[in-house]
Amino acid sequence: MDVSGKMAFGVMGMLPPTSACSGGFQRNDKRQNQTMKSDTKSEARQKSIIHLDMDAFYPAVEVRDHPELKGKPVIVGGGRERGVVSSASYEARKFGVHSAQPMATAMRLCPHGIFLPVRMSRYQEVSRQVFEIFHSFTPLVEPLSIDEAFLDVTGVERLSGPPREIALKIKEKVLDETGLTVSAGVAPSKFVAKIASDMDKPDGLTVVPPDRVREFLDPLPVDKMWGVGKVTQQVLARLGVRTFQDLTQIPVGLLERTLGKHGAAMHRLAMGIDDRVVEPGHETKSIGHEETFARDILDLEEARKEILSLAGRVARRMRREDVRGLTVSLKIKYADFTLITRAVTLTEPVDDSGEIYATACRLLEKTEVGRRPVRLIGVSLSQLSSPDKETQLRLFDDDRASLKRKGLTLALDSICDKFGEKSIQPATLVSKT
Ligand code: TTP
Ligand code: MG
Ligand code: MG
Repeated sequence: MDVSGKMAFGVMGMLPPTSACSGGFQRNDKRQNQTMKSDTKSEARQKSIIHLDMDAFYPAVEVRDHPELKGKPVIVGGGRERGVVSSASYEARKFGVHSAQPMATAMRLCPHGIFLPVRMSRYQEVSRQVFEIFHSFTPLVEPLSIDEAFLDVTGVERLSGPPREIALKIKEKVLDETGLTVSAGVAPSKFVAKIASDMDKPDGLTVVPPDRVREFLDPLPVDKMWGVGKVTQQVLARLGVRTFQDLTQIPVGLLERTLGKHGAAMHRLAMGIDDRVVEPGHETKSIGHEETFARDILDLEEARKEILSLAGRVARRMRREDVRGLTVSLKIKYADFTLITRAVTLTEPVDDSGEIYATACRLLEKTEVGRRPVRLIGVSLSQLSSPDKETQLRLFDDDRASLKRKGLTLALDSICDKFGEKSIQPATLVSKT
């Protein structure tokens, strides 16, 4: 970012006279020790939000468990044939390797890379450890995925110091206790904190004081607005919108006409207006359904059918309560009353019956169902959170297919509510007789 360029845009607010870091925002002192501007009294009434996101989470856990891999291009993902990259270490990213890329491509780009399978339960374990650390600073922790969360530290400043200090302490504690680095963004809103945490990865810390939010946002390209998809970006490009500042200068009416009601929301966010509160995850709460069968289930296919029905019921309840869950659990009681549960924590919270069903089926493979008679099956979701976060923003992503699907799902829900469970069922549940 070019400071003089920003001044030419007419941004108010004082920049430090000389600053080694781009834009003059308070960054981690990993590169250079700088004098940081302390928060002023007038900011005391503002919210202080910290967004934390672990750096190259899966590969970082692998490196921590296998120290000989330190500094190497480590790539975690599926198999060579049809798998995709879950995540790559920063060393591997230099070769162009990134999440969601086909494994085969990653192998071509980085033939000397160290390719490792996903060890989900290990990452969940470390994730729990990290979230415990977050919780030791404030109860207001909103999980966003397996490796990231918002923390509202407004109330704890008197106890723990200014937000920047709290963020530093969290980073230190995470490093001490897990050996991993986490990047942090500190800002008066979720929107800005999330963007800030990504500015200086890995091991970053970017602080955006309340009086410098516009100055921080203005020069950023609009694709930093999380959740903005390709279609929206194309629309914005046609309107000549490249940066957040460009976006603020487009009349709201025009944005609404071209992007629907989300146009206005985007306009507000670009201006740095975001009142959303940090909603702590209800980790203890879960939503689930279970079924005890009149006769034991012997067949794997039959078990899957039951799971499909349970997943549908769970999903409907989740949507009715407007929550989504990060952890999917499958409970099995065998005919001899042995009870087992298998659980997986996903990278993104879900409320979609298809995803819940698919996840529970993967868990089913870790049981003896099909080989041992079963008297009860249960499906539940925990680590619940309200979707008023990434997803809501993702809505103006105009991922049309997903919006359509969502609309359809809600319509089906209301029919089920009106006419009962059996009125609409996935095709495999409809009896052929
Ligand atoms: P991210 O936080 O998006 O990525 P990261 O932690 O690997 O790297 P960084 O934050 O430093 O950019 O996702 C967290 C984990 O979620 C990631 O380590 C692996 C998993 N994940 C997938 O399995 N598939 C994906 O497409 C993405 C984006 C992440
Ligand atoms: Mg991460
Ligand atoms: Mg993340």
